[in-house]
Amino acid sequence: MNKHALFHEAKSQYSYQYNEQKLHILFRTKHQDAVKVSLSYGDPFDWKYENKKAHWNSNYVEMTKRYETEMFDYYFIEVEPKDYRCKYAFLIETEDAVYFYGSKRLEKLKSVPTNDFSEGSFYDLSNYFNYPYLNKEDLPNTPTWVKDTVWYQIFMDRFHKSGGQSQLPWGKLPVNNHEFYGGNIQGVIDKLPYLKDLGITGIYFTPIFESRSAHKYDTINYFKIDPQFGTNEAFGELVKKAHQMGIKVVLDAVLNHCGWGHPFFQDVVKHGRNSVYADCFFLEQDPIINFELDESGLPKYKNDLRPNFRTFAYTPHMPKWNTANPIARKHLLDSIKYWIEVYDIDGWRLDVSNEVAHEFLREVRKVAKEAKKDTFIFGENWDSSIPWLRGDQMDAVMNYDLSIPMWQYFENKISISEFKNEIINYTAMTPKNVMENMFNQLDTHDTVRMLRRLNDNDLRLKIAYLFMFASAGAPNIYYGSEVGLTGDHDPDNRRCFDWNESNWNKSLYEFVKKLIHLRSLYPQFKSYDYHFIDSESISFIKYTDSKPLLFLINDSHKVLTHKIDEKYFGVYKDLLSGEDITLNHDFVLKPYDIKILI
Ligand code: ARE
Repeated sequence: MNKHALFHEAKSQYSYQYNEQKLHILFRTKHQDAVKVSLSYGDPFDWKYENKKAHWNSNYVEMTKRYETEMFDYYFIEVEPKDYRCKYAFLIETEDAVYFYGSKRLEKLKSVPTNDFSEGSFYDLSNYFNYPYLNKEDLPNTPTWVKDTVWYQIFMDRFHKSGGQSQLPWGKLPVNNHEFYGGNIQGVIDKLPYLKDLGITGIYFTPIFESRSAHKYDTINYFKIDPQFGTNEAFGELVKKAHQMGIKVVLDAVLNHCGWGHPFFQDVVKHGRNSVYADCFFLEQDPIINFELDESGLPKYKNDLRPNFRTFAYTPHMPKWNTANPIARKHLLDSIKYWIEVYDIDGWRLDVSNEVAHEFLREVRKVAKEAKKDTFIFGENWDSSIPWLRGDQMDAVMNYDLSIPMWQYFENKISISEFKNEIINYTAMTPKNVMENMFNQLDTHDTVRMLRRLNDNDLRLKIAYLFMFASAGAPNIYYGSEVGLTGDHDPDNRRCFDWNESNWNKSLYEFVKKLIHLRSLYPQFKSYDYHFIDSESISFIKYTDSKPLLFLINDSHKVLTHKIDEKYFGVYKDLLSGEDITLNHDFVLKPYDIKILI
């Protein structure tokens, strides 16, 4: 019977609390199948009695077809249950039938019921979905500053060196993760004016605590800045100066594992299962240390040899924490608290968050938000992250759900229609009070630089930046990408920032800077839904309370003849160039042309 691909699930991305009063409800049908979907909803305790008959006070309202993909249509409605409780079910009218879709059964009806539901199964509330109560404590309550942030991700060792020594000449191309170029805290402090001028309002540092590697994901001391970068006090200075410039500071919390050199693990290396820290890790068969050690006491990494203790990936350098162990737990939670309370940081990015126990992530959130209420917590999930984003663990994630379709489309791996499909599906399936806080990125320290993905075609990169900046969520610039820094996979994607401006791609820099500025002026940039205009390009319109902002983008090398609704004809201002543009039936865009019109 479900040839109509009807679907709904309560307490999911199909039905979630949007704010203290409102519930967002989504219903899925097969594409272009239904002609009307309506919601029957009401308070489960709200009955009235007439002529000795019980009548349930339910409303019956039409839903809006908000998203269409090749396979599905998604109908949406925002309801405000008067007493915070809500039972609901769906009426689906297709060409030839009427269905009642409840939580237990799908029923085919003879006709559309009258509005008073005077007969039939509409009283069988057991076949209604239930949103038992809208409790404000269950909301993510993500700090309001997050959705307006423009992020800048810094890999400290390669950003800027001020004073200090370094083994290698600045600018030499990295060939592994054990090369140190001297980027440091003072270097970042010196460049805060650069970041301020660019329009950055939040910095995310990859790990900077004492560790052996250049990437610092192999933490030895969770309470100490690595001396190669500076001191804890210097970091405190950096945070203070950043805050004075209206720039937030977020650190990278490596809670899934530590480094081989961490004293707790070193005690296990020495004392084996007799170590007081043995249960802080997952020791498996003996001998626990089944690797030869090199002259500096580090395990000699062999691809085919699996560690006899649990690790991140299969690297023996990163023993996995047993976060159920009270000693490990306290150690990590104290660190989360320490950097907020003592150095006033504004948030944490949680490394490998998808492998950390949900139970522990809830504890991390509690400790962080108790230390400072408007702390931002986002994770690193490369796949769909809804189970972590229900308000009890993380506020958002590094949004690879948006990055991956962008990469694939701009790399010409998927067609325009596939791209639109994925973007619309992502938009439909992401709760809006989560989507607006997502950490959006074209590239990071774990990925190929976007410019390199595009074979160093900076025109196409500009379009990709425009698409990201015109998306709901907070855009991130991975250090140096704004001036044309390129690079292949890790470690090549971690090159030194070239501060010689004559080597910069100035046009790209000015374009990114302008996008940052425009995004702060036009709320349409942050609105959720893309209204794609035609089949040939990724041109789209974004609305905020019905004011349209037109993004005309031609990246397919074709002359674009726009047949768009009458209402968009006339003279417009191109927000990028400032020139006046007349839109008419045969409006033409040059290849790679971008117009943001209002
Ligand atoms: C080193 C080498 C790499 C090699 C890796 C193998 O440099 O070339 O592939 O070892 O283990 C840190 C360093 C890396 C280092 C790594 C291990 O930054 O340079 O890699 O430690 O020593 C998956 C995880 C994701 C993880 C990435 C790297 O899901 O959580 O792999 N990202 C975080 C950090 C990293 C960090 C670590 C974890 C470890 O952001 O910087 O690496 O603390 C697909 C999969 C993803 C996968 C992704 C990337 O999309 O779906 O699950 O991410 O590819 O590989």
